[in-house]
Amino acid sequence: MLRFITAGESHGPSVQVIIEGLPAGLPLSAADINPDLARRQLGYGTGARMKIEHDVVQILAGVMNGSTTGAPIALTVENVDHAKWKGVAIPALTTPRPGHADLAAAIKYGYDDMRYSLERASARETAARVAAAAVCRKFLLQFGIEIGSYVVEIGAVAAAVAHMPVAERCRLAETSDVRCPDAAASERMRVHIREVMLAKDTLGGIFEVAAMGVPPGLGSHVQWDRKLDGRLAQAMLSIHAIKGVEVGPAFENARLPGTQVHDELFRDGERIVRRTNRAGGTEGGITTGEALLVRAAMKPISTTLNPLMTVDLATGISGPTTYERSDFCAVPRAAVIGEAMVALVVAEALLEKLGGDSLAEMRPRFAALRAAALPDLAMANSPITFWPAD
Ligand code: EPS
Repeated sequence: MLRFITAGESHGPSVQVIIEGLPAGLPLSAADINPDLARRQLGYGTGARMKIEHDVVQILAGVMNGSTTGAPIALTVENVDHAKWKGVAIPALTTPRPGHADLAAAIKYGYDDMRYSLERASARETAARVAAAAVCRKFLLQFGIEIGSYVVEIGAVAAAVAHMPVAERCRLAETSDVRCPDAAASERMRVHIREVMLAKDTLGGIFEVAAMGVPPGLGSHVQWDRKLDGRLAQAMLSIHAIKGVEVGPAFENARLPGTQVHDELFRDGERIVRRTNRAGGTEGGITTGEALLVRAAMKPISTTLNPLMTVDLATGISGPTTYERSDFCAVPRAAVIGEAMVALVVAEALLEKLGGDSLAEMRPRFAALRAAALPDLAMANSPITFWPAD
């Protein structure tokens, strides 16, 4: 229903994305997309490339007279660095970096130089995802759905955020160059990143993405590939270097008995409410109406200044990896990319729920969605014949 596909190499002319399935009638301009592209470029620990690129989008299709038409939307973001690479003879890359796509892709595609996979495996591609997701965010905002993120761990440094409401965590993260809402932890994270940079190494970490204002009823328990938590996990794991995903505090929940984990239900007037959200916003693969909370673990970047052992595939000789300019810690930027993936998944699920080809068609359908409230949940309250007798 909603699909998007990216193209582009890290040092090619541009990265591009086509997104199809969004309704007609959504006001859209580059000004809706560029702020998210800029947020993706911030973050202490980034390499020199981010000083070169100042990402701005060009809308090439799907928008006329300031609004979407329902046609595929084509977006492109130029690679400024391309000008320096164009026509240049680039040294052979024959030493695969442990942890990178280099060796796996060379085996798979039969490459005779690992530049081919480096270019497409690069996280530069995520500029295209963030651009596509900014359009989805504009769509979601029409229905009051907002998405934010914050970093909770970088390397060995952890933040204390449990006492803060989720919206506050997201707001404070915008003021920190490591996207961490805990000011004291932010400082320790910066020091830790600096130490690791001086030690010519790299750092990973953990971030959380929150989608607020999501209505209950997105996703479904009836089939494995319709469960929203499963779809979120796939989307998050598709981000470069993301190796683990939790919905809510899933691993912490696994260490506790059930009575301390499950979010109890209470009555507030006609509404059914929860006082906690340890489920992270889904039950049975369906949104509950609580904030969707997705945590992701990012491994340290695999391009390290301090070399790792590898084998030169041209000579067969064991030796150190060669260094190619890279980031030292990309966790703060990855959180913004995580927001993008959550936006794409939630937008798709909302489109499935509402149907319709224009925003005007969708608005009344959204207003008519069932809520967690007694009048919307009329029970037959009589025995059912579970399986008819033959
Ligand atoms: C990346 C390496 C670096 C990053 C790049 C991802 O680029 P370069 O090799 O040109 O120094 O800066 O990320 C981006 C360009 C970006 O926009 O996020 C890699 O190898 O994945």
